[in-house]
Amino acid sequence: MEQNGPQEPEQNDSEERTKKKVLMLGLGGSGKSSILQAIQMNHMKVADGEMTPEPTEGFHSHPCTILLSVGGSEKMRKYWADFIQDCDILVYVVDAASDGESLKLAGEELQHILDDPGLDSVPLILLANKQDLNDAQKPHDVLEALHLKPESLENRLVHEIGTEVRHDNEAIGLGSFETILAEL
Ligand SMILES: Nc1nc2c(ncn2[C@@H]2O[C@H](COP(=O)(O)OP(=O)(O)O)[C@@H](O)[C@H]2O)c(=O)[nH]1
Ligand SMILES: [Mg+2]
Repeated sequence: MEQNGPQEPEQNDSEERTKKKVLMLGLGGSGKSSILQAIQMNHMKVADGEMTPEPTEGFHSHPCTILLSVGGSEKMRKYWADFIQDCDILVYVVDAASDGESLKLAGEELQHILDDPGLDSVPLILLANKQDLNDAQKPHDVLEALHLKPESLENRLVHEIGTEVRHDNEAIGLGSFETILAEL
């Protein structure tokens, strides 16, 4: 019998749970939607939940990975913690060319999320995006500029990757990102 529930991917719940759940966060304007779009063009289906705090609302799936992105506006950041349950990998996108204040805010918001016991030992992939811009900092310098507590990084795998997504959807660094995603 057909159900009148919301239209969701065909998989049932148990199939969903065998997949890796990847959560992508980052301040508004860091480049999440651009990265998702570029990845999507490359074959991986993704969900950009920019406008809604409903996690199931934009879930799409890849054979082994569900990549969900949540909006990064001040309003949406209040919901970030709601999405971390069962998260297998956390991806954090930072505008590597942003000013000190924005990097500080990006760091505070990430620290807040990493403090959640639900994310203990969950791998972190930092995407230092907008590497094409002149004042972009290198991935490792971006990580330092976030001033995360050392203990938040000690017990988890941390990868930093420089990325750039051009207007013509040409992207750099996303191949490495997808490789790491597949390996974790
Ligand atoms: N120069 C440059 N601009 C980027 C890059 N990635 C995203 N942008 C631009 O930054 C703005 C915000 O990107 P968007 O993907 O909407 O960010 P989101 O709010 O995190 O989803 C848009 O104007 C993008 O075109 C990049 O790697 N380099
Ligand atoms: Mg977006």
